[in-house]
Amino acid sequence: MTLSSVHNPAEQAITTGPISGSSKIYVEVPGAPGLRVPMRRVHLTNGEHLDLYDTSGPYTDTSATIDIEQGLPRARDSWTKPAPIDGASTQLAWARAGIITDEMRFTAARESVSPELVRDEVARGRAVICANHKHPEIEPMIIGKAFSVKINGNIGNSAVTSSIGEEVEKMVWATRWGADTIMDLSTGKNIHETREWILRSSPVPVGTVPIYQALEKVKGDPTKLNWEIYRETIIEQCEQGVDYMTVHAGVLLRYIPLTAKRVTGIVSRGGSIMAAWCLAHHQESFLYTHFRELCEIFREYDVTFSLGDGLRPGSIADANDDAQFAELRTLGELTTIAKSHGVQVMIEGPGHVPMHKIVENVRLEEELCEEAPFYTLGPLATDIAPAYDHITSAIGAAIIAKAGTAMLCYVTPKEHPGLPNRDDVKQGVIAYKIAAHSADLAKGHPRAQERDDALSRARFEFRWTDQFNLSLDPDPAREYHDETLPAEPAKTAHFCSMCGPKFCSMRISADVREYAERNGMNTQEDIDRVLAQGMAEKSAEFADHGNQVYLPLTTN
Ligand code: IRN
Ligand code: FE2
Repeated sequence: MTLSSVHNPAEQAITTGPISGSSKIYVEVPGAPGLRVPMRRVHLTNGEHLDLYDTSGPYTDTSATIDIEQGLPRARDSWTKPAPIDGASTQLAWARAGIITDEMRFTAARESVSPELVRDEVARGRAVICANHKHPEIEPMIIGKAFSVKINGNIGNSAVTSSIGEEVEKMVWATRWGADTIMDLSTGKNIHETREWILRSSPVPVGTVPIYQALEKVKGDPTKLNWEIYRETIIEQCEQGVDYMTVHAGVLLRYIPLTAKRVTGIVSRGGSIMAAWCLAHHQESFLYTHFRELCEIFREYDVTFSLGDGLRPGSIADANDDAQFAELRTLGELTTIAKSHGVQVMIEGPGHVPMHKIVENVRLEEELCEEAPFYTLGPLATDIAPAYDHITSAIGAAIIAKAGTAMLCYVTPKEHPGLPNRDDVKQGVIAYKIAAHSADLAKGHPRAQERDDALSRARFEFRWTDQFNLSLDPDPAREYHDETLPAEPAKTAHFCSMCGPKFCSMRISADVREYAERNGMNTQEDIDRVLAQGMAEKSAEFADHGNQVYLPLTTN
């Protein structure tokens, strides 16, 4: 819902305003004066409220003034920054030294866990906090299996190009519906400028794949790439404030032949660039041979590695093959090197994997990569539904998240057939929020079930408006309801459109419960007896109405 727009030179309306039925609140972080966690407060019609995790930044805060030209306030500039440890100014180095940083306090408060847990998980390398020192505008994000499952939304123009304003709007739009991080995958013209706009206005960490920009610098010819050009690109992006970067350093020369007999070969963009370079030069890639230098750059800014899966399977047939797992083993070696430099690491994973082969991916990743947070692209559980791959991949994403994956990279309906527009971005985010939240419930994340319980209560008590406002996407829920029962009183009516007013199962059980209470019946036995009686009455009533399942609506 576009409630208002703000001026920006790219002449693109940016979506602002609260999500239906809610307002922005800020909760003080214990032990850290001045630090506040933003949350979305849903106001319920029974006078209660529920505070929800919220990554949408000031865009959903009606009291905030946002000037896109200025960017968001640099809040983190005033947070305390401990001194470097052995040359590393990273959350990992500080956590290992037993220090609890403001970023740890903030993310702990946001997740409703203790700051010690955050510190310990970061110290073990089982979690990362993505927050470049040069990106003070963001609310830092913790990614790890002990915390709520995160989702990433990819945006970025490509040759057929959208404007800078459109990309900023996609970022705001993706975080509005729940993206925990976004990646700018821009190629083509104005890469630097597009990224600058996104970084300065994003409330969440921003990731990139720097090889894409390096390739632009050599006019699209991968064989012309070299370490110097890559290094210069990395520093440019570190300086701008990119929080994490995909580096396809595990694509080794000897693994490339392993992809020859695949149904879909190499499907990773970065992977195919590096494979082309390796074959052309017949050398090991410069990402691999210069990996330690890369670590030294990253640890100054606290940029997190997202070690790329350049050889991920691109089809069900290729899942879990030798090429994929050979690369994973190398990513494990690189993880150890990065961590020895104090640099934080995540590991990227597939792709396309049938359901019965999904869990093995997590198990192997944990074994080979010291349990570094796993960050997967879906995976798609089947290949047969282009245009519905937000669904095929959310199925795989839910399974892999339940097994321990820390972050899910969304897939939009346009993944295979085209480029996502605004609506596709929203479809992708919502599908992935469903997958991530389902996994949070199954994993027993401390606050996950609160929202389900609140919504279920609203559903049972026929508080329709509350049911909508508590949902991931209130507007279509309300619209679907109104299509069938448009009258305003229907929002408080004690029946739903499925069973109609006479035979609603929820209404019957509510009636029975009320009857039992009124008659002082408190034990389960009492209630069961009344329930049986109530059901018998309803059955008789059903017969009285001529055994008709559907009755015309009356206006009582
Ligand atoms: C995530 C897990 N595996 C791949 N991804 C994401 O896919 C990666 O972070 C990037 O956003 C996108 C495209 O990567 P490739 O095709 O260059 O590997
Ligand atoms: Fe694919």
